[in-house]
Amino acid sequence: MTESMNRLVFVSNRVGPLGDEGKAGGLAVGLADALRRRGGLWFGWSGETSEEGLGGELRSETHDKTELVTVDMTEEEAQGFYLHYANRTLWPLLHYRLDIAEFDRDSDRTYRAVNHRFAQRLRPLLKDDDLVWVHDYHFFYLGAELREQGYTGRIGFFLHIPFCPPEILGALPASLDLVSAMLAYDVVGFQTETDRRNFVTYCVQELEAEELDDGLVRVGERLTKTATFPIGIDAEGFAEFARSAEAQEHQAMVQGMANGRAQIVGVDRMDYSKGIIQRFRGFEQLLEDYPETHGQVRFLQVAPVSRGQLDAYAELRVELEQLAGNINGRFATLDWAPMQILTRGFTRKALAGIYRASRVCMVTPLRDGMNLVAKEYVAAQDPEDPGVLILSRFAGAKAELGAALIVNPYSSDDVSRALHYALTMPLDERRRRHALMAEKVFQNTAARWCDGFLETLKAFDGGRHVDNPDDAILQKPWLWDKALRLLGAVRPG
Ligand code: ADQ
Repeated sequence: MTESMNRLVFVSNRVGPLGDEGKAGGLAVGLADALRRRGGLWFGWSGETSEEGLGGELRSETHDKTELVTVDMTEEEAQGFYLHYANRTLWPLLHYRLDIAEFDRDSDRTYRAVNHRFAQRLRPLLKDDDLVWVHDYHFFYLGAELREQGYTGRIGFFLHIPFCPPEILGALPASLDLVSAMLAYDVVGFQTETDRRNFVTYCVQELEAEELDDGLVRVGERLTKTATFPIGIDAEGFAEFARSAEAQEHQAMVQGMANGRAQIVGVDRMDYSKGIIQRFRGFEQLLEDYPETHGQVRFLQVAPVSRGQLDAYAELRVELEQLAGNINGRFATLDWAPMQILTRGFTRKALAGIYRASRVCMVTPLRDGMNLVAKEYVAAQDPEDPGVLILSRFAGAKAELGAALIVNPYSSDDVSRALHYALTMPLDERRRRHALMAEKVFQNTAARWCDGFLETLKAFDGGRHVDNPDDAILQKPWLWDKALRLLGAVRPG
């Protein structure tokens, strides 16, 4: 089969932008690039709510060989699916935060219903030889729903966020259904081997799956391929951004504000998984433990507000602002304030300039699927005089960027020591570490991630093979729950 015979179909919660508007993050860049090269369809939520919701009109925009198709949700669908189940249940749970994950039956139902309706709207648009690639924790059930609706073409799934261990996932009342549904996909991709292993272990322990070679998992006669595909960035493009006039302007502004002091930066969506509070404490510890840094460093945290409708996020913002205020109150002098928070977004070029102006970048999530900020920081540096990356051992990026200063983000001692080490690191060590990281960042790009996944999906033909139609239920573990409920029986295991 030649490449041109398989149309690409991407499904993600939000679609686009397709053009290089200088605003898109890694995911959008990777997918848009593949669509520009090969053409295809990108399907998702419009981000709008309307009375008709998912039953309403499909909106379509065509750019060259690519079609963007979106649909609204009702207010109730958006609340239950997006705000509640995706962001209050799945996001914290998969980031190992069982303590703040909320479980309730209504949003679980809405989440499944939305997956069902998305499949209904997408199904008529699909051709048998499409390569359908579904993204992220919003759509765990979508593949199984498409199968239910008779789609037999290839469907792959990629999880951008971590997959927690079975001991944590098991707390989700619907965990068995959710993982069973994932087995309807032909290929299930993860950011890291840890995530993949957690998934396979759950399948083995809870679904009596058999683990075969090459990442294959068998349940009954059903085969699913699991693999890791660490996401990357358009590194060349980002390095170019860092040399643009807009970047240089921002670089000069940041350097002007720093006024000869060493600039430390953190850039994150304001999210509790990013460990920003712990990072502030680590910085405070630096000021306590190393008084010689007073007046010599400046910490800028860029944290645009995200998911502001959720209490946990609103509380985080208040806590961060208070903590920064306390640190400034404690250490500032007439001519020096140690830290600053900006809660606005920047263009990619501006961001590249901010990274380049910073001697140290702190990427210290408590748990992160990958973390593209770490890769962007590396790509934006001047290789002759690069800055130092401090990276959490709990970020997926650690698997590739082991040459960063690796820290335990929960330990303010560890963070403070790493900061001090970074601030005093000699140029040749900075260059050496940067070169090792740059090699990975410029090699494992967004385009490579995308092509790697699609090649694996295209090459895999094992998942839809049926030897004995009588065993159909065994080949469709995602139907077990339904079947067993009909029989009034308990779930397997
Ligand atoms: P996110 O949790 O959003 O992504 P991350 O990978 O760091 O986390 O990507 C954030 C993106 O937003 C970066 O491209 C960054 O430049 C951008 N950004 C952050 N602050 C910004 C600002 N102030 N202005 C402009 N842009 C800003 C999820 C997972 C990650 C995974 C990605 C991709 O949680 O682990 O790496 O998907 O798979």
